[in-house]
Amino acid sequence: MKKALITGITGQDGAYLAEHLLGLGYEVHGIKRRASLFNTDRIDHLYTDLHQDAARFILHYGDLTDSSNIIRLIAEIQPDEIYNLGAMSHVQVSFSEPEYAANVDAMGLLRILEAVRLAGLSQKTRIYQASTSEMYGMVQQIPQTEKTPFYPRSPYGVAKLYAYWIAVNYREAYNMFISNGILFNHESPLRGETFVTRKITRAAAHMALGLDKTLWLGNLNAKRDWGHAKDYVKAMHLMLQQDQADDFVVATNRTTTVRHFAIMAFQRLGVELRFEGQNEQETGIVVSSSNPDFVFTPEQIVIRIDPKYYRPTEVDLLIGDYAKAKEKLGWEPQVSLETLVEEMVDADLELVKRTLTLKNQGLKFYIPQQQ
Ligand code: NAP
Ligand code: F7E
Repeated sequence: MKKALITGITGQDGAYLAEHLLGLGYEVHGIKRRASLFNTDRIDHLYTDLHQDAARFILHYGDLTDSSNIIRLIAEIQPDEIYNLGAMSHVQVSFSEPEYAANVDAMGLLRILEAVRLAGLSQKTRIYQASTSEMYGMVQQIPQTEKTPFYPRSPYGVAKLYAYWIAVNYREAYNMFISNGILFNHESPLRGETFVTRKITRAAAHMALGLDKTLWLGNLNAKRDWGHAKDYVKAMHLMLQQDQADDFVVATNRTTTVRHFAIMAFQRLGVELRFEGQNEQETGIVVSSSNPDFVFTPEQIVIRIDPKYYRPTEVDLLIGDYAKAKEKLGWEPQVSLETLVEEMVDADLELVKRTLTLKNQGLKFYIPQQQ
């Protein structure tokens, strides 16, 4: 039985990857951070009682900023594969916490690589590094491939670029099996609530049932190549099954504006939107609403701009060419953007309905503010 160690197992990708690897028969170890509240919502369904002999899903406390913890865990677990997904992954937050972003997203991988070497595992353990399309930043080529020069535009992107290159350097210097997956944006119902897609689907669902009135967004013109996380974790695994370590773009080769994503999300709720105005005065307005169960009214303004969501430097356009992944890994995206949007809106609607049921039963509930 192969053993995998996943950092960032409590995140969106960690949850999908853990499920995928368990399905393939792996023993899956995950590193979770200590938090004052439970932070394992996304993986609770995978948990089995450790007192059972056959438990194949094992969580360990840890943190990518703590070298001694990483060294001890890797030496104890002796994993066949490590998936380094742990990161301070929010681009805008990285402008507020640049040093922390560098510590986790750049130095975190270095700590793992040194821990693998110290444990004498450099020829045994294969390593996946969660690299990102944010490294392309101010894009030098359209679409972006593995050969496109990088030009990061945020402390997050810069930190990830260090990790990318230290992965390449250790591969060449020590002949270690380390692959970079250059993944473009991927989303799902498990996406963190402060990333733009989930923020939109969640707010639209709240508005449909009368729990919110306005969605405040930043740059509607930004274009992203959005795929489904469930598809993308399969590419991560495939990268570590190859004869040689290498770097791969994982994307859909289709790009869409934030504005159009919002139009698609509201469409799923039977609402036709139009946009009026320029820059900070732009608004998203209901033209018509066809579902009598929802409380939208014509001419209702559902989207407004708050410049606090603008970034000091923005990534305007991302679109990835995944031809190499297709040729060498046999990987292709399966879920279309339309299906992804529908899945996310439907899941958020279900969540809101559950919240309302709790409220109707007199149980305390709260709606976290938009961030
Ligand atoms: P996510 O949902 O934000 O999950 C990040 C994970 O990292 C969480 O489990 C988080 O733990 C953990 N983490 C944060 N700081 C840590 C620390 N100091 N030590 C250990 N773990 C820490 O991100 P995701 O969307 O699943 O993305 C997974 C990885 O792929 C990240 O490295 C991200 O940068 C990269 N990536 C993501 C995308 C995308 O579109 N999703 C695209 C390209 C690359 P808590 O749950 O405790 O916060
Ligand atoms: O922003 C614009 C924002 O925060 C997408 C991470 O997983 O993917 C993700 O990073 C776009 C940006 O994702 C709001 O300015 C407008 O242009 O959803 P996001 P991201 O920055 O692309 C990459 C590949 C990663 O590696 C990262 O880890 O949407 N936008 N209005 C907004 N963004 C947010 N968050 N909130 C807004 O209100």
